[in-house]
Amino acid sequence: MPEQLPGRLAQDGYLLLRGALPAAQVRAARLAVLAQLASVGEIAEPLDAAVATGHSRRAELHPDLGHFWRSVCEAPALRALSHGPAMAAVADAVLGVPSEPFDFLWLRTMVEGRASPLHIDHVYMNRGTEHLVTAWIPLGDVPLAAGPLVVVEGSHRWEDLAARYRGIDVDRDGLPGSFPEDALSLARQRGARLLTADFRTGDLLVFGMFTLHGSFDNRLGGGRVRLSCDVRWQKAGKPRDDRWFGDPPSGHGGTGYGGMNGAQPLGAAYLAR
Ligand SMILES: O=C(O)CCC(=O)C(=O)O
Repeated sequence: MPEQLPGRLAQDGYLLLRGALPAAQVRAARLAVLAQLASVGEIAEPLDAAVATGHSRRAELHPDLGHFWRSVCEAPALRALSHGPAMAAVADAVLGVPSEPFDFLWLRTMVEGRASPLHIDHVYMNRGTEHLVTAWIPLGDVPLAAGPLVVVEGSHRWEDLAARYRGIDVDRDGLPGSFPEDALSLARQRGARLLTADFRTGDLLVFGMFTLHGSFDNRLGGGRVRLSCDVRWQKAGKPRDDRWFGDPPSGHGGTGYGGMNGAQPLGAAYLAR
């Protein structure tokens, strides 16, 4: 029931919405990303298997790595999903009013062994309204072995966390946004559970700015890459964090898309792990 979503989000800190996005659109977005990575020699045929070659011609073919990464993140098939009507309908329902997306999109190409450290999103995007959510969109099936997103249960209600981080801005304050603790020891220390799922094509995870999260590491094997994107939606007409809007958005310290891990050649990341 769409009208129950704001209450459920406030209660649980996250919403796992199975099959919320059209599977065909997710597949089209996945293939568009993989085709661009294959064009620089980073992904082998058949594309859909998402196997890294361990090599890259990205820097040679596209010396402006930020420009290349922007073109991948702005691929029409990806935007049709992340910024399209199905996603908008979910965001409107979750926020309870008409919503609008950030222009900036965080595309994740997680090679074998890679994970995202624990963090809250507030410290990265708090210069505009507080009324915003993150939508984490798996680009295809993301089973447990692929290292899906992990939420620390109940962390959105941890008052000490909010007191410590509210108003902190990673760019202005020069602090690392991520937590040094690994997810397991933190969860044990706090007596909290780590929540994740076997994500299927079309599933969607939505969460708030104070929900502690990260991802498990990619253990798919065979060089397979985990693909997902995250995009933020906020109440329409509210103040914006100017880093994430614009053509192109300026991003952290004006680095735009070039500041993302994903902007670095996949082959290099794969070999360096
Ligand atoms: O996909 C990931 O590994 C991390 C995503 C994330 O941190 C987010 O959606 O805020």
